[in-house]
Amino acid sequence: MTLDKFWAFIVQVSDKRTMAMPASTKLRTQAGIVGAGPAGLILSHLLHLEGIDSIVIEARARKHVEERLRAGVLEQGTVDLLNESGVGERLRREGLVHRGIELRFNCRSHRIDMHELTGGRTITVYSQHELVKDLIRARIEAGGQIFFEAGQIEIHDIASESPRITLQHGGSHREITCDFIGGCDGSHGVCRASIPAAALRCYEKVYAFGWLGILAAAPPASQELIYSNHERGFALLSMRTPQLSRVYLQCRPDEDLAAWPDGRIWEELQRRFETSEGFRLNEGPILQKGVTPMRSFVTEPMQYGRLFLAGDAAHIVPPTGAKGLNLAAADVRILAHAITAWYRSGATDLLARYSEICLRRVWRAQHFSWWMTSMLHRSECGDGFDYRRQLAELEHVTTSRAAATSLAENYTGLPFTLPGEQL
Ligand code: FAS
Ligand code: PHB
Repeated sequence: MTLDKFWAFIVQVSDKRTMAMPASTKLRTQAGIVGAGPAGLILSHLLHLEGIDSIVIEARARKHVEERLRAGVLEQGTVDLLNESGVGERLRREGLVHRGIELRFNCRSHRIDMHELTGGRTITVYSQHELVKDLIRARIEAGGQIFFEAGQIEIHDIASESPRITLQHGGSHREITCDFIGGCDGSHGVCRASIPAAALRCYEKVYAFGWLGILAAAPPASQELIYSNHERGFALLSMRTPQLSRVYLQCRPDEDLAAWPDGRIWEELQRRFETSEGFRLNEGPILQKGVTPMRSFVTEPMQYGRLFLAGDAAHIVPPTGAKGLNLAAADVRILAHAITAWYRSGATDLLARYSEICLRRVWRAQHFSWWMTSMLHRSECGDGFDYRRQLAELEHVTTSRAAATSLAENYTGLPFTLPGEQL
């Protein structure tokens, strides 16, 4: 029996185990986690390593979350966390380690040597959905429970010491009682919405532009990412593998994809990446395309009673700084530490400081993501002054060691332990 057949058999048995459950079941676990994105899965994995049980509840099918095209850049700290916690094997084998990025403007390229400027830090290009696959596999191999395609998910008694999650799964009603709820269900989930509005402060900035993103079967025309500020608008060349390019161009937030046949996309991209040396992107079949609106969003506090929000459920950054996934990992690292300390010694100080600790990193990433976005995108109402100011800023970042170092430190990710963040 091949390994895959063996695991298919295990998954089947566990499904049968859940399928055989009566119409309504009461379950007990230590942490109920809503959402099988990076935040929920990393949290469940880290808690498992500490011997703490959890059940992950996901509204979508396993196939969907394992194929959803999202982030692509992992900070040094996120990579270290995944390696240290034993789920980095494929990441090490298939991830593309980059030491720098390129900023392009006035048809000229400028490399930021992040490795040199930060004393050795790098980023790794590895698809979020591949990471999600690795994490789901690790959870299931360790006997973890993930309820995919769950419905009617509701959160109850979050201000009590025994919060509950009710849901429909596998044709029957479930009620899960737990000590903690990890609200990892993204920006449109039920967790944040279940906190009384009066208890929350939300900060939002919506940008007047979005990204038209494509995945193309074309070898990336550059070894490293290229961020281009062009008079016609921003563009970003990223990648997924040596055969797959991931490319974005600035568009309207409600851009009509039907107005963008493949030919027009390539033509526009070639213009936005043009250089005086005649740089050309490698073109190829476009496998996927989509428009992503852009906004900055922060919820304070990130905790209410026994419900702890993490990742996109608590904050959204525009993708220009490649911070979203990395912030999710940073949040749940703190949360896992805090929950573990509670089970180990009844300590509550880290739980109490969870929101304050996470928000320091969140606002740092918010500033950096807004700054990158403002420096690199043409604003609709922007005038000539704005564009010249952007070019002056780009000139500064690419000629001042101090300014380049600041970008490099923020882009590769600030060390996981910020001052005052003694865990
Ligand atoms: P997720 O949204 O990933 O996961 C939440 C999960 O909860 C989902 O599986 C969802 O199905 C589930 N869910 C939702 N509602 C539910 C409910 N009611 N009940 C149960 N489950 C529910 N970030 C980077 O760091 N680098 C990048 O390069 C980058 N590029 C991006 C490009 C694009 C186009 C987009 C959209 C985002 C990008 N991001 C990037 C940000 C992105 O990666 C997010 O920050 C990341 O997915 C956050 O992870 P989670 O908080 O786990 O949320
Ligand atoms: C991506 O590879 O999808 C990507 C990379 C860098 C960003 C945003 C997205 O800033």
